[in-house]
Amino acid sequence: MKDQHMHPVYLHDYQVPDYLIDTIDLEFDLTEEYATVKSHLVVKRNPESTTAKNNTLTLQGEAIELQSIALNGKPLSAAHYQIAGGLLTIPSVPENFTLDIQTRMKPQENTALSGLYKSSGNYCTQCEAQGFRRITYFLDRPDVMARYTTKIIADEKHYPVLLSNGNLIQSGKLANGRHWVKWEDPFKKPSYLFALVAGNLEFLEDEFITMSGRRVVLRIYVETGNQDKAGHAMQAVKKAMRWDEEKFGREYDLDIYMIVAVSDFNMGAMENKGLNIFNTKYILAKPESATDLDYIHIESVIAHEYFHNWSGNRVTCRDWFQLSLKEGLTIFRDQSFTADTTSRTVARIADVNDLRNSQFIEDSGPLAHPVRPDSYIEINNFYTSTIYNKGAFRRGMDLYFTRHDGHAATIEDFVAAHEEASGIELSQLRLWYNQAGTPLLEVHDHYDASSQTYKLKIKQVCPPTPGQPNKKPMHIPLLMGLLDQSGKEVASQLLHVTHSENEFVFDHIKSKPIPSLLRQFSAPVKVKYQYSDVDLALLFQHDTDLFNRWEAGQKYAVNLILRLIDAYQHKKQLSIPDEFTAAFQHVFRTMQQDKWLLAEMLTLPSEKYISEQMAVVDVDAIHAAREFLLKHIALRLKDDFAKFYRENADATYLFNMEEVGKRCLKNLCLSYLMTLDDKHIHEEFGMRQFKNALSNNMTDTIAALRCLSNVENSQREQALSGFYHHWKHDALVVDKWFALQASSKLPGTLSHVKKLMHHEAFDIKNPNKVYALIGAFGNNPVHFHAKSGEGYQFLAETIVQLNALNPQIAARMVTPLTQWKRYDKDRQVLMRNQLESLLGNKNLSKDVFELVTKSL
Ligand code: B3K
Ligand code: ZN
Repeated sequence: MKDQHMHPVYLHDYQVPDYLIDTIDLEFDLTEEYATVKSHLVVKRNPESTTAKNNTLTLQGEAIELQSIALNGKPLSAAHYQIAGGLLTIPSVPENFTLDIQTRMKPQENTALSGLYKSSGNYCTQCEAQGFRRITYFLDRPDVMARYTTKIIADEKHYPVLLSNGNLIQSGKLANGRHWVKWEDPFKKPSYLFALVAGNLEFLEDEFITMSGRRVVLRIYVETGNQDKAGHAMQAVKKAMRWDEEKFGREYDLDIYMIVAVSDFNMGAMENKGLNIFNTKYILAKPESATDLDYIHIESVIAHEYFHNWSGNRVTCRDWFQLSLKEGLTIFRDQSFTADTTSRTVARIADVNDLRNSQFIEDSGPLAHPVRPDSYIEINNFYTSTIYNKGAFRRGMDLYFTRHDGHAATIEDFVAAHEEASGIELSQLRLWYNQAGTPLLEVHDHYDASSQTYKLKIKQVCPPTPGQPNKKPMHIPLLMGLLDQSGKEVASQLLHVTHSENEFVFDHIKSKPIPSLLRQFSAPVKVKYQYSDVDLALLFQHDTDLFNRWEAGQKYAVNLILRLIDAYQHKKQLSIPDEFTAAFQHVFRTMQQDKWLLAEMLTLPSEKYISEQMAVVDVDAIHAAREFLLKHIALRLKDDFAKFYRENADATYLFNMEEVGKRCLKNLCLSYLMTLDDKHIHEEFGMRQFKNALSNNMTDTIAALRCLSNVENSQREQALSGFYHHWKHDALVVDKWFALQASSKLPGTLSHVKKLMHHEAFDIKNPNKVYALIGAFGNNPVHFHAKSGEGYQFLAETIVQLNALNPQIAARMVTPLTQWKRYDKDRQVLMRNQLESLLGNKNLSKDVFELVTKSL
């Protein structure tokens, strides 16, 4: 573990690059044995560098074989340079010079899926954050921006399609059935945005006319046979392009925009200039094989990658500490897009659920870090919820885009542009970038009937996080309203909470009001206020802010579940007040005009979210209490649910927001009904829906199968195997099948998951399969946290296997173990043991090393 690679990189060590690269001409010669890469660089000393005077050029390179190198055309012998620790050092270089470097590698053996690799026989690349150095030696850092040309030579029969960034400028044929193409990207870019694809692919083509009247060719490339599943993605591209023009005035800048869908990909997608590479999961969709949620996610990921063309590519990051500059900002942009194009409140609820179920947890644990971190060991570990989702809380942009176009900027530049544009000094706002931890607002109120005044006292505290014991008060925008006892709104306002202790007074308030706090989730904070059940029931049924209506229902349910947990732990009888189910029923009967939102309103908070409300997480009690409440609601509202279900059961699939809402509510009714121990219901509702939908509607199929997979009876097996046999040709559908089984509540889930690791369809080298089976199991509260510790052991053993194949994916799987402090003493010991055993691994990647050491 004494390897220098395990050392952190610090923001305060940032220095401008000693050398700059104006142009890079690449030539890839792809054969079945090797990929050979020739790179011609035009290099100059950086006039802004104070250290370049040493005349030493240092380039990064990793897992590649250097075959030759020439400076100004003259070959350099081994005595003229040094290779050590992933660096190529050339002393005594002139002020301006060219370098010709030839490297080679074996993409077919690259299981890390970083750099140049093969997926389903096709070549593709992933260069962010530091994959370009696995292709050639380079100044692989985002503030070195160069103009690229890329020549690709390959066998024409196997690789008819040869793509790279920019515009195609030349192509030709060679002897032996080989052919070549040359691409030119007119825009300067950092190396992380480089991309290459070579393969046997089909494409779907369309066009987009930009706001200034330019024609852009749109192409989505997919593996043969999948062309008919790219239509939804194509519509999404056009929708995103139009939206960015209308909302942000941002126009696309090349003549062609290409997307390639590949089956082996470490994350969702990548915004390479003009040539996005996507996980098939976020491109391919047809009603029979993709769910409503898949359809919506496809639109938002497409929008996200497209929006990066401005927030990320045209204006990029100076260094990786500024990652949120492009990621947080682009999430903000794609969230606004989704809110505009789907349902504003449902989209907000989904974003807040995401934030709370991952970012809040991250921010209160050992891996908490600010939106702009101060150090990292492995940058790939910092593509976190904090960088993406917490970093998404910001507004306003024009000056920033114009001023920094074509440059590598910092978060400081971003804030400065906002300050200038608004004329407001934003020093307190900057704290959001530097301080980790989720601020807590403790709210107390007082009503004075004689003066008709209402007072809110708000204290803000931000808990200590690693390396940051004390926090300064932040500027927290708190949108709020007041409701009177009949549910009528009597005030609504945006409060600025800027001090540790704050006081706000409202005049002319005729009776004691109920506060509706943090409407729209106006800041990423927690709020503590002693609501009574009566207050919450009122807000749940009457708040004018729809987000807070949902939020009140969640709080109401959480409070009740916490009481049930307490009863469960003390072996007392569990009981549920009638007011609760009455409120549920009232909402169900009165909110039918927005079925999608209604479905959210009636969805109980997740076990994960409930865990966050407990000092010591008791997974079994949480599960028991929540299941008890589900069943109770199902019993009480059985007739309402069944009636709605029957009326909406057999609609043909159409993807539009109205139908999505109906399906969502219908399937929520189904999921309640299926909790009842009633064979007739299981057969007449669950099994029937499953069979009817299997070949034409994946939303309904999965909804039914999820229910069936949690019911112990013969239909379960029948449905699961029927599903597999029907869909085994479709990898993305099989992923759903793995995930469902790994998430099952039934006993025996772990041994079943272990068996599935040997299933013909499982492939540990494919990230989607790992996320589906291992990732889902790590998120299965009851079975992952089984008292025996077997769940922990299984995860750790799998991480060891993954570590040798694909460190980035291995690191992603560590997350559930990092939360060990949140559990009881016995589980703490068991989880720690597994973390420690990981450290004992000789070949631990720095990805896994960093997360494990930080969480111990
Ligand atoms: N920028 C990429 C993420 C790269 C992750 C590298 N480990 C996708 C995105 O956020 O758009
Ligand atoms: Zn992004």
